[in-house]
Amino acid sequence: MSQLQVSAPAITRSAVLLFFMPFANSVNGAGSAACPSNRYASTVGLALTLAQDWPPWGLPACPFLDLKAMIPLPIIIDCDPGVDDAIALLLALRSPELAVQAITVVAGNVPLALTQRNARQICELLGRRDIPIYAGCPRPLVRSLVTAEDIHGKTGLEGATLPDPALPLASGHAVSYLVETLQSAPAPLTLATLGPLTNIAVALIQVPAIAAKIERIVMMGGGITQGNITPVAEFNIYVDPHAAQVVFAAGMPITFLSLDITHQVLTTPDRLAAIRAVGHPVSDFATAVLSHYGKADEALLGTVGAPLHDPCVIAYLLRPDLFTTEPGQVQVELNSSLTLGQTVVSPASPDRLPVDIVRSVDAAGVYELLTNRLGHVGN
Ligand SMILES: [Ca+2]
Repeated sequence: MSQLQVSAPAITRSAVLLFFMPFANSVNGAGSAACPSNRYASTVGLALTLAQDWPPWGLPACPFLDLKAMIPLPIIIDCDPGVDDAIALLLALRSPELAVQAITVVAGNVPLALTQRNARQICELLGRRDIPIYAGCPRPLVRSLVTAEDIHGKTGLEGATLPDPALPLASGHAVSYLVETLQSAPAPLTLATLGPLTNIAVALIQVPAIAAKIERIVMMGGGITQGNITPVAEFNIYVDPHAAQVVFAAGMPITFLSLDITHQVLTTPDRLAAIRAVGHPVSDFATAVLSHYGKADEALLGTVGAPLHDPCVIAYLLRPDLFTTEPGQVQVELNSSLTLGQTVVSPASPDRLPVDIVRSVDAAGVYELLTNRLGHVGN
């Protein structure tokens, strides 16, 4: 059973998460790069997972203690920060239900030199120096890099004035990390992808067998009825459509979170006011960047507030009940100059593993979750 599909009595889950919180997400109190918190959580998590499956002759499941549901979900976040990536990282790293193993960074919203710097700044803001950050591909597989400074500002985090990060990049390439980690993982891992899919595609090209070690990719990308960088193409897929096609063809479980969903999750004035009112250094950062974010999108869409794309992926991992999905399939247009990068969504086919197409979102629920997590969690 997928870790996303299990459930447990909320009170039991909360009790166990309180136990894990200091180890899995020591917000604003984390130590050095040598801090073994993630390894500890992973080891304990694996032990509990194995315990849940033991003994193999199958005792009746205990209805009051679903250990798998109470273990922080180990995830790798691949991203191109970017304002909405930054908010997604804040949400993930302040949520004890998730054990972020690493952040892998790719070129996208801004060039790689800035996306990796922004990721390090965000981890420093949160005191999460225990999370390794790997720099990945500086450009797409085939095309030249397209960036989005009109949405995110010249640095990718317009509105924020964070200090130069002292936190170094982890040594090694993001693709090498993905390949080696997935190959050696004792159980499949979940990937949250928030940017162009170049790193993931290159890893899959290098070692196709790692697809079997990916529990699921929860992806922000694509559109069903609309685009944002062209009339039909969404930015992440348009930047590297060939990488996206590699990922969709690899045969892994994928959750497809498109513009049709994220365009409902708008940074309206009342939602920004609620975040501002939290009054915490992390929420102050979020307020600063979100106040500058997405003006071009607002003008394009004619909306009050800009779409907050990437945090929807993390919200889905935390609260899948805020979303509905249905099975389908996704193909990426690679040849037309007019519709390059369009994601064509069609009904599920019996000869292909279906993609879980997200069809609806409780936007108020997403902002309530985000606002709560930006506040005084664990400190
Ligand atoms: Ca992104």
